[in-house]
Amino acid sequence: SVCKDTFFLFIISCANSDEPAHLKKTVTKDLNGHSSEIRGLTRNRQKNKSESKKPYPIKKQDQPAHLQSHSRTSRASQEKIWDNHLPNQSHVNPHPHPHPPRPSTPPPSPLFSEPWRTLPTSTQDNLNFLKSYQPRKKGVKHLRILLHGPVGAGKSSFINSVDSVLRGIVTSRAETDANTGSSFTLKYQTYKIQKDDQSFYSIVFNDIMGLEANLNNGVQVEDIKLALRGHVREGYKFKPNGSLTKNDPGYKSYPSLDDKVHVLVCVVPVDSISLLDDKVVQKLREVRLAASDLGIPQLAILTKVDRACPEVESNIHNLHKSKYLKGQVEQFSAMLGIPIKSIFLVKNYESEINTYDDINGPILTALRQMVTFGEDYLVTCVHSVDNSKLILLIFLSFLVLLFSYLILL
Ligand SMILES: Nc1nc2c(ncn2[C@@H]2O[C@H](COP(=O)(O)OP(=O)(O)OP(=O)(O)O)[C@@H](O)[C@H]2O)c(=O)[nH]1
Ligand SMILES: [Mg+2]
Repeated sequence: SVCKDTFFLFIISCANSDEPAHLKKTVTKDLNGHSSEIRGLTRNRQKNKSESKKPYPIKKQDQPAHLQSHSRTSRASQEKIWDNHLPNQSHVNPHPHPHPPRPSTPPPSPLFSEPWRTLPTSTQDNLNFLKSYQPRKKGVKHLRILLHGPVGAGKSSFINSVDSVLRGIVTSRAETDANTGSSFTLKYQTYKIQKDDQSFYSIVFNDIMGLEANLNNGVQVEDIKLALRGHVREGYKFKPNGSLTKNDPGYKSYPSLDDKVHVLVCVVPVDSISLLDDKVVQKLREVRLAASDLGIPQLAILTKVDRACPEVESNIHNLHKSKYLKGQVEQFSAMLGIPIKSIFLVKNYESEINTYDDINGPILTALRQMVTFGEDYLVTCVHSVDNSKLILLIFLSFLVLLFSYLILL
């Protein structure tokens, strides 16, 4: 029996002499117990498993010579290099599973199917409203609208656009400049708009120097705050490196309600909202806070819609259908805290030589809203005016009493 077993072992060993070591081990262990064989197969299976992760298990000697020589190249990079040398899989597999071609989905439309804001179809109603507008507050002749914003935003262009819409001819009274390196408007200037040969509209605009990121460039925030309270005289030339002081001839010490600003409008080009410098945004916020403290209503005009959106450039009717422009309105609202209902998209007159109803519509809608907000403000600021008059009256009475007393002495 011992001889028979030894002979069997000898035959098995000879039969496996050409096999790899790990298989030999398996067979030898087979004679010692079943579990040994399983352990060997498991190791074998594990090896196959790790190899099966790669599409093509490559032995080093099978690799091209130039790859074998890269002994110091990391394993990952070697695999990457080798992957580039793998045969074309479609060539290897003669029967690839054919994938049905995916139907190409058209890109989403840049326009909403319906406008998110509807404007009146006729501009006549707005024109009539503006023509007949008169401030109800006694002693106030004009509603004063101050425009502020970054350099080259289109502030002066907006004044020209309003002038053009209301007069029906393209005008260019407020000088504008295409080269917007630094502010083109340097003086504080009031623009009245002619209604007919004898009269003017009861709305005036104040143009101001543009805001810049640099502390010593552009209009000073303090100057805008002074303008809000009516302390800046007509024609005052802004000094970028210093704000207006009480001793300056451009400073108006006792402004009337007529001199004060009744509506503040922030003008920003819609195509550069996300590019606005943080410092400019900070200045815009400061001005907004100062106006809020004074109770002055605020609106915003987003200009250059034609430059920002090709669909609007080709057809201004798409103004409130453009998804991009609506997104910019929302972004601007979040940036400054101005509600969306107070932000208006506008295309200024800049290259046109005639006026068009399509361009007039958004300008008139924004202007009517400015007048409505401003009129509400004038009604509510009655008390502050009465108080200032009362103080003046008390002071004059005191002077008269003092004078009479001195005469009696
Ligand atoms: N395409 C287009 N261009 C505009 C629009 N509004 C203004 N512009 C142009 O933008 C440039 C600057 O406009 P201005 O009105 O001078 O800007 P501003 O805010 O007064 O600038 P500063 O006085 O320098 O602070 C001019 O060349 C205008 O023609 C608009 O709605 N569309
Ligand atoms: Mg200007």
